[in-house]
Amino acid sequence: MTSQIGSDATGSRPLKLAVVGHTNVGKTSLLRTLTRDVDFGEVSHHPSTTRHVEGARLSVDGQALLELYDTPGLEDAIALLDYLERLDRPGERLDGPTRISRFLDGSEARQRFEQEAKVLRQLLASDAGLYVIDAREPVLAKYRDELAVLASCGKPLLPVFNFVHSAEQREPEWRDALARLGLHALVRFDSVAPPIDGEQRLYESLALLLESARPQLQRLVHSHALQRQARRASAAHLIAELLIDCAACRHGVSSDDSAEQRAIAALHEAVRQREQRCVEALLALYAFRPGDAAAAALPLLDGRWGDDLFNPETLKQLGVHIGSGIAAGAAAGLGIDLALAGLSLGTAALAGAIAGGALQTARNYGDRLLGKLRGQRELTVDDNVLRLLALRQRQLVQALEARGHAAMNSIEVTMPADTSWREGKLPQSLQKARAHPQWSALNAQPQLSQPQRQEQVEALARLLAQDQD
Ligand SMILES: Nc1nc2c(ncn2[C@@H]2O[C@H](COP(=O)(O)OP(=O)(O)OP(=O)(O)O)[C@@H](O)[C@H]2O)c(=O)[nH]1
Ligand SMILES: [Mg+2]
Repeated sequence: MTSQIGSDATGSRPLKLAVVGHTNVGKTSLLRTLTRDVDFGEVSHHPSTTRHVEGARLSVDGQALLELYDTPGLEDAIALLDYLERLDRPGERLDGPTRISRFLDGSEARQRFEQEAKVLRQLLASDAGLYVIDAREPVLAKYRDELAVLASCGKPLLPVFNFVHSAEQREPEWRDALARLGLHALVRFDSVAPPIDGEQRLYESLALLLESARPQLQRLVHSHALQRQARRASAAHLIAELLIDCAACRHGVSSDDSAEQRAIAALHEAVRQREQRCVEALLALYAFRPGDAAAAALPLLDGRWGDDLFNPETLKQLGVHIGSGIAAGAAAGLGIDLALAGLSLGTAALAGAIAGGALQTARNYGDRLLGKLRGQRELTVDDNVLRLLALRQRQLVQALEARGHAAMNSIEVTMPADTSWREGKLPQSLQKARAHPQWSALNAQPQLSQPQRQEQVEALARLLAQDQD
């Protein structure tokens, strides 16, 4: 959907927007978030990071709809405004755009004001400008002059308030100053934690300033909404696959003590790795990378969950009551041993089949029943661990949804307020999966494309998607 500008646009001309503003206010960050591209440009807390104009294009179904241009930050607007005001010859009173053009044709635009000239050229070549504001800053003279210079390009400007979540933000002061300059429309958009409807509001505000661009802006909004839905559905699907794999997982183990310990360790590791695969797939789905600072700031360490899945403390932290699984397991006749930390050691597949309410299926377990008769035992993943897996992935998805692609710092993951997954019965799909070892990618000879498995994955995914709303 995004691409760096280079090839020719097809179809009608895309809307061009210049992202302008003082240095270090988050212009490049805004571009990263709007394009969902963590690689766009360079972001740093040092001023003057962006030195050249760089563009990115947003397309829908192959049609370029919007071109966003990142520009260097303005630094010396007071001196530039003084200079511009002296460009009028005696008896002349130039209008803004003519004065800017005269400046751009002159030598100072290539020397002293080279950076500023790049910005003004890009704004003149664009349909409108997004003027990014660090809302924590007082409205200093340099910002007023900067706005006066930008406004004289004669292009619509939409102020975008960044850092609005900060305690020191001075939004009212800025609103007042902008109104005095005739800028009444504005949007709040924190590029690190954009509001869910942030892009929609931004594009709708733009459509008010640029009536003729309304159709393509609406298409963009619509396409974003569809993408968001599709991402959510895919996320739910990935989590459902993980849960089914873990619920259906059964590892045979002999009764010899050391073999049992080895089997437990191996299953722990297999489940951890399976969860990690899901985490990585979710990061990729939301266009974050495990190695990114952005991902490291999740409740993950270097793209991994910091708390071990099989540590009972982790269960407690997420409010999963360890008791419930034990009671359920005991009722189904499973031998549960807490020392196994998150795994259950049952005597037969049959027990799992009963727990899953699928006695029918149990008939298909000729071999497995034989195993039982021979006294073989099986390790399965405890209900509580399934709960924990579901809760953690849901938290991750919520964190990713709320995270801008410019985010670099840590975020807090809040404890889920609802009790779903923490209490009550596990969804039926998981109970069914208990009785179908061939549904688990963690077992030998899995049959993952079985229609019955797909059906349960879909059902579970639908349930998880509802959960996310
Ligand atoms: N907390 C927070 N930090 C932000 C936000 N936007 C940008 N930053 C940080 O502010 C600093 C500057 O961001 P940039 O995107 O490089 O700013 P810029 O306006 O492109 O800067 P120049 O290219 O130097 O003019 C970086 O350290 C960003 O991580 C935001 O919305 N919230
Ligand atoms: Mg920049």
